[in-house]
Amino acid sequence: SEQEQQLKPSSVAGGKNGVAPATLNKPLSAMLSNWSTFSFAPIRESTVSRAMTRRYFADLDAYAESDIVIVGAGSCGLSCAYTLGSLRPDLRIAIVEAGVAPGGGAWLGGQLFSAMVMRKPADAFLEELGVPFDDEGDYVVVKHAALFTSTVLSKVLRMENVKLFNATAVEDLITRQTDDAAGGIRIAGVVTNWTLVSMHHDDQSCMDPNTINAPLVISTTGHDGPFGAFSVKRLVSMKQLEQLGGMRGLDMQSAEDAIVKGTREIVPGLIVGGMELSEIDGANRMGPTFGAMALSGVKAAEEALKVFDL
Ligand code: AHZ
Repeated sequence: SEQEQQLKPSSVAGGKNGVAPATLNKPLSAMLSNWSTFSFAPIRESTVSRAMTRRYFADLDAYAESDIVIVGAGSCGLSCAYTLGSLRPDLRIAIVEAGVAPGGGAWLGGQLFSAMVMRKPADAFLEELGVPFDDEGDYVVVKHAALFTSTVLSKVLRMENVKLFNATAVEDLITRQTDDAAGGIRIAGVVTNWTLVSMHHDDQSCMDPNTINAPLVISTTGHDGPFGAFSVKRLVSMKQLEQLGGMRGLDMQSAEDAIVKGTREIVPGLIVGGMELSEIDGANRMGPTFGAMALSGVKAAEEALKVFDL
């Protein structure tokens, strides 16, 4: 009978501690205990290749002209993408992430501990995402940082107007001269390459990059490090910033307000958020508390919509 088909995992069959047993959907239930007749639908290898490459090249084609490029898919970049993508499903948003795995430093709370702390009022962002947390008064705790990161990531990746290009590094910024006499520039997109290629410019030749044009770039590449603070360091070498303030030591109390409030357009066409901003402003780091990353992402999205004058 249909009911018999809906087999339950044996550990919970019959209910454990009076809890009603969970069920899987009908097609999956039908597979249980039927493995002897099991077989996948047929496939040819080239079909798999084409299924991937056709979509990727269509995306490269479509997103070569984007409305917004977000550089870095850490906690700030993803929070920004979620906010922008939710508010403006009409905008084409490319996220370029150097790592194979998006998420930056937000897969763990601090050191190698699992839980993620956010100070209030950043719990509003968790409520928005539907991420459960323990309310500890002035702060909240998500039981595993990966729960926050995987949730925001899954919501962003479902958005029709957002494409994540991971394993892809931003190697440079596209610039245009502005009309002002001081020789100012505006940022007009990003220069990209496969990250593995970017890492081999010293020992291989002729590996020119690719480009994405966009009237607005939001850089959230984290504080200085092998990959971090990319755009702001480039602003210095392009002489658009005299020098960086340099991230200061840890002061949890003051650092988070400074990062959220300071999230802004630094040169025309380039908004900087998250810990990358600490390198411009000489702001303190906050250590293992992530509320400022989420809300800096939200503010970066709001600043972006102002730039779009919408
Ligand atoms: O791989 C980087 C990471 O995923 C990516 N990235 C950096 N340079 C890039 C480039 N092209 C493309 N040139 C690039 N991607 O940017 C992401 C940055 O994520 P993150 O988690 O390092 O930064 P965040 O500002 O989102 O979060 C910072 C979290 C920190 S650091 C900190 C402290 O040191 O005290 N405290 C917190 C909460």
